[in-house]
Amino acid sequence: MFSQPPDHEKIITIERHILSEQQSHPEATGVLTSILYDLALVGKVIASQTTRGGLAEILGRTGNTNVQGEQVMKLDVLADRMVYRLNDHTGRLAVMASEEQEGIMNIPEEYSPGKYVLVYDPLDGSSNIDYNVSIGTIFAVYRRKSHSGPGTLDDCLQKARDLVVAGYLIYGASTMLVYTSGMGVHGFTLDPSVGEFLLTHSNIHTPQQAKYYSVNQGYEYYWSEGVRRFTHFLQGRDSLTKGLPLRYIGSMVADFHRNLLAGGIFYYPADTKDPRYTQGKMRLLYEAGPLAFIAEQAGGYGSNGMQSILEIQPTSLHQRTPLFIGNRPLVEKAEEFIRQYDLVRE
Ligand code: AFP
Repeated sequence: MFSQPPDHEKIITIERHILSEQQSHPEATGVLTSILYDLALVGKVIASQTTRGGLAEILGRTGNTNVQGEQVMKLDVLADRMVYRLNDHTGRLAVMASEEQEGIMNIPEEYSPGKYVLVYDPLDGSSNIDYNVSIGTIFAVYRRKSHSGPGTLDDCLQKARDLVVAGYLIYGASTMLVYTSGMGVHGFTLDPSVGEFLLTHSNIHTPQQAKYYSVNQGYEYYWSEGVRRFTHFLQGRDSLTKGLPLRYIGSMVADFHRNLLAGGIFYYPADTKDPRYTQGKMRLLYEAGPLAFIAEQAGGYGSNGMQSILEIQPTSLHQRTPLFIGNRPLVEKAEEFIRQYDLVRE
């Protein structure tokens, strides 16, 4: 007689997983589920381009700079357009915002606007493209706040605490999609031979014991006293703790992903090196917010050094923030050092 395979032998595609999550929300209409499928498709399309990254027609800079004043690579432009074009006509989104675009991105008039909002960083870590280092796409979905018509800037400027879905795609040795809809963090690996994302990392919990710290130590000279002392603490220089090994890729998605699985902290503090980064380098809306939402779902924490990233109300699309993210006790330790050494007492 035929017997059902045990749970650990089940092959769970992303479609099957999302549908089973949807079933635990009887009120769900399936729209959010479809947005996730759309984003999985985005991942497959961008991955198909990044794996061809060494090819001449893809590589090379466009010669333009993005709204942050940074050099834009060809693949950024491609990924940016791809995310928009795969989502502009579905009737599921009211508006989008991308790290690569100055203003909000409206849905073309011929399509009806939907009830969700998508904000994204199409290709994080793009300065690494030339060197075949892992890069990623970060995405986040909110419910629209406006009631009808085209989505607005206010629809995009929401606290990360109100996110409905956050996730990222990482294009590395393999392509992975990691997401949370507030019911745990789940990771899927793309099987390129069949073109499917399969569940490989169910219900990710970041290990309690940190294994790494990740920061661009080259900028230490430009940090505040609190951040410097916190780093010395991580290195075990106070002799109370054993030092942690440093791992820094310079692609936040890749650094975050490693620390999520291995345990650790990533930080990019404010610095005095670059006038643009006195408020930190990371973008609240496209990078810090979504990753902080994921971190919290995995038992970690994201902070700007003073408060939870999830509670910060964005006031502009490209707002930057200092970021400390990963194991909760370490992030709280960073807050402690900052409180002690950096905050001006009244
Ligand atoms: P790019 O997309 O311009 O490469 O920036 C990536 C990023 O925002 C983040 O992914 C990295 O962690 C960080 O910058 C690296 O910045 P540094 O090169 O200053 O360390």
